[in-house]
Amino acid sequence: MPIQNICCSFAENPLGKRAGFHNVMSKKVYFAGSIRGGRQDAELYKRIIEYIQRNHVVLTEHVGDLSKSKTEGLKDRDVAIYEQDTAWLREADVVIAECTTPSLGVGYELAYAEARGIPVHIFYNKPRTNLSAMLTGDKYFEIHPYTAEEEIYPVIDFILNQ
Ligand code: 6IA
Repeated sequence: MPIQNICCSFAENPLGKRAGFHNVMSKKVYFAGSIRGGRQDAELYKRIIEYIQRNHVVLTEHVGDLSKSKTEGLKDRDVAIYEQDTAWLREADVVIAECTTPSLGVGYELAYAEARGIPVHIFYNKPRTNLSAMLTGDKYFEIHPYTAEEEIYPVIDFILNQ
């Protein structure tokens, strides 16, 4: 087996953190969640990211970083953020998005992934959110409504083990 199939690449995010070695079955996950759209679900993002990281690589760990405010970063960093995030999207095996808090950036990422044929899974808390018809009406997206957080994790297991 070629060595490149044994370990994944080290991916560095904008906060300087590194993803480590994972086994041959691990996937590169682009986790999308609201930042400037509102940080009220940031703790949930963090828990989901930590769950995925037990066996897989999350390219976008910063989305769940509670120490980062939604306005942090100078505007002139936005070009670098866009370039890095779209590069990670092209590299990702799958996109997992938590869409309970609406976010223009997340919506853009979902369409970007669809245009490149990357599988997209969307979670949202149904009692809290009336998800956009541009997501629920697009048959490309796999939509996973939930009521309680614990419903999310078995679905993630299924997605990442198939
Ligand atoms: O429109 P939004 O800001 O809510 O868009 C959120 C989405 O865009 C997330 O899924 C991210 O992948 C991406 N994104 C938005 N802002 C940043 C960012 N800012 N860094 C990386 N990706 C971003 C600087 C760091 C931040 C944690 C304060």
